[in-house]
Amino acid sequence: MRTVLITGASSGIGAACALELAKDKNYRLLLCARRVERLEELKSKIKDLNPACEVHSFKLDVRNADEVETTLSNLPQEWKNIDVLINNAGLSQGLDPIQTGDIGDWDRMIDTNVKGLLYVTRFVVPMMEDSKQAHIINIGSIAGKEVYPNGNVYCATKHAVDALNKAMRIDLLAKGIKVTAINPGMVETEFSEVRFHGDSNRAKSVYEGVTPLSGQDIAEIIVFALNRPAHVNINDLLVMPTVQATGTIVNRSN
Ligand code: NDP
Ligand code: 8X3
Repeated sequence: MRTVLITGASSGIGAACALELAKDKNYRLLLCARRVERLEELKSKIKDLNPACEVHSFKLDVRNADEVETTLSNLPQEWKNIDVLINNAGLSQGLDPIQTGDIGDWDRMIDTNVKGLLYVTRFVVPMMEDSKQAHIINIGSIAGKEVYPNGNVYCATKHAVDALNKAMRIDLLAKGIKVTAINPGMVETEFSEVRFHGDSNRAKSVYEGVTPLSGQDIAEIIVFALNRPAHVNINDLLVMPTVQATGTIVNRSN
């Protein structure tokens, strides 16, 4: 039985991972995010799907290092040993050129996508000490592999995730902890709604005329990566919808 901690489990890819892992009797789930009411809804969906799946959820803002340390160290005793960390919490805010970008947007992206991922990893790795199947999955992005117009700071944060993914693999090698980056292209979640500060029409237009990836598409790939034999690690995977060639070249004509 492996205990999995998913950050940003209240929506999108994180919630889909929770639902996908709940189907597998080998996993028990630690779910966190800021919106605890969403986590409660997710827990009841998991209960319907698999009543035997053990779930513990809690509020966590990954941007606050003290909160991350205190909350993780105060987990109930039976949840203190973690086997799998899915570093998923993240967001994009705005899509503006550098010279007019909003500094608050920049801070939220850097604080969440880079510093938050670091804080959680810093405090979870010691909780993996007793695991024989430790694995960290970092959710990067196509934006960590290339830079597109006005993507500046979001792309920089995901390039940082790409670097940290490689760095973790080096630093954690001797501990036998697997480290995998899953880098999606366009996935239809609340991502665009958050990027465009709640402008749902603009958010919907991102997915118009295409079949994007779903959270479940990514979750299935993550479960596949987690279920490889002990000697096999998927280092880095770029997953795109068939209609997407690069961050911005998308075929909307079919
Ligand atoms: P969603 O907006 O649907 O989900 C984002 C999740 O992150 C939410 O559960 C949110 O929870 C959580 N989150 C955001 N800020 C914080 C915070 N400060 N502390 C804790 N949790 C936080 O988007 P996605 O599911 O699409 O995004 C998940 C990851 O996938 C992100 O890292 C994103 O960059 C990445 N990604 C997304 C792609 C896409 O096209 N959708 C493509 C490539 C990568 P809450 O608000 O409740 O705290
Ligand atoms: C999210 C996908 O293409 O908007 O990481 O950067 S993209």
